[in-house]
Amino acid sequence: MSARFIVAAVLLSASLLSQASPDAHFDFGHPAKADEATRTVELTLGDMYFEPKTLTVKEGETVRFVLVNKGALLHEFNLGDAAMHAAHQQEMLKMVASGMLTATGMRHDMPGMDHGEMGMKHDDPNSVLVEPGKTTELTWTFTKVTRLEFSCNIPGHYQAGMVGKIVIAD
Ligand SMILES: [Cu+2]
Repeated sequence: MSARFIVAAVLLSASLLSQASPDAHFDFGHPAKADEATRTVELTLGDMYFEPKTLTVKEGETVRFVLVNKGALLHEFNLGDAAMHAAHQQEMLKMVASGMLTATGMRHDMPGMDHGEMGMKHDDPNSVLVEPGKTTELTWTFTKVTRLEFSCNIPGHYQAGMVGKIVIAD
């Protein structure tokens, strides 16, 4: 085995590890602090809809989203493209199967959960969960807006219509 091959293998595994890290890089932007936002957008989450259904942002803009859950079920606000949402829906299915995620909330009393020992932890920087009757915020700086959607990936919700488009302002 050549030294060059070993170096390449080490570099490859390092890059695979960095993809799995919670500090994941998003090509469409990054989380920001609420006081860095230049605009606040209020969004209603219901059973099973978002209102409004389309969001318009400028590239480079930092938007503070105020997410009001007026439904009777737990909902999510997640920024990503369709492939990211599909992958997150698979993770959420496992969370429901394990009992960690219920129809109305996230259980915080399960052993090992805080440490993500089951490989399951809902702490993605591009996503928040909003319990019924609650209001949660997410502030995001959009560096690029390509095929971007906001969605709820709780099993069945995306398919029931909880997805909207993010378009670039002219
Ligand atoms: Cu939902």
